[in-house]
Amino acid sequence: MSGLHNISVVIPTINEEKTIGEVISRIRKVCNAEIIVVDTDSKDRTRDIAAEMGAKVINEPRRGYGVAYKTGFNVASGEILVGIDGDSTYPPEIIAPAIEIMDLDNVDFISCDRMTLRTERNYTMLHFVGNSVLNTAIKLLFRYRMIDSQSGMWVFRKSLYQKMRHLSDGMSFSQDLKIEALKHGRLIEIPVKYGIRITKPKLRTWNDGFSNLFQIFVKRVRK
Ligand SMILES: Nc1nc2c(ncn2[C@@H]2O[C@H](COP(=O)(O)OP(=O)(O)OP(=O)(O)O)[C@@H](O)[C@H]2O)c(=O)[nH]1
Ligand SMILES: [Mg+2]
Repeated sequence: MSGLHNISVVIPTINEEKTIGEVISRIRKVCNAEIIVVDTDSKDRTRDIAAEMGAKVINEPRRGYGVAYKTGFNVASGEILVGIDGDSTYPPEIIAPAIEIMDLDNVDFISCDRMTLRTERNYTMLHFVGNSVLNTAIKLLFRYRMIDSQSGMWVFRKSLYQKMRHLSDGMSFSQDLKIEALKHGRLIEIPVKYGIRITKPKLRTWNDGFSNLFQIFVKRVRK
């Protein structure tokens, strides 16, 4: 159990009733954290399950992955912030070791890399190629070699988050967060075992892929 820090875990959700309970209980087993579920218009029992399990539930009517995270991080009380999907594909068990690495090695931001340990089952070739294109764009424009620029699980210091600017409201929030982390602090990636999504994704592979590529250029120009 990681007990030395105040930790806030933010989970954005839309219709994740099948998995949100498992995500929350896995978090509870490994750390004593404030858990904030930011929900947008779920038509299922996502909010009820999260509240029954003691999470703070915020109703965010505005659609957008980035909107949900900004709402959650803005009310989070922890000095360590964690972002994780509600679909139980990322391992909460990595939170405590990640914080130890941050403290030992003076790191401000840990991003969980799904690429190193990927298999054909948990990460499709299409997503792999798309992710590689986006990683290459970041390498060319920001001179940093990222293994998984699209990862949706991070553990980082709130003090770093407070320095970040121009974070997107949509799916490109995730890459923006890492680019801002590189600008203002020390980021490393650690490999994690990614699970298989058993429910419907919200990510629209082609639309969000092209939009994220465009947003990397926008971010470079705004720098
Ligand atoms: N509140 C809120 N949550 C969202 C929104 N879009 C996505 N989410 C949640 O954000 C998390 C990430 O979305 P996913 O659909 O899992 O996207 P992804 O992980 O890139 O795609 P997969 O790898 O296919 O799962 C999930 O918990 C979603 O329910 C949104 O507009 N608002
Ligand atoms: Mg997901």
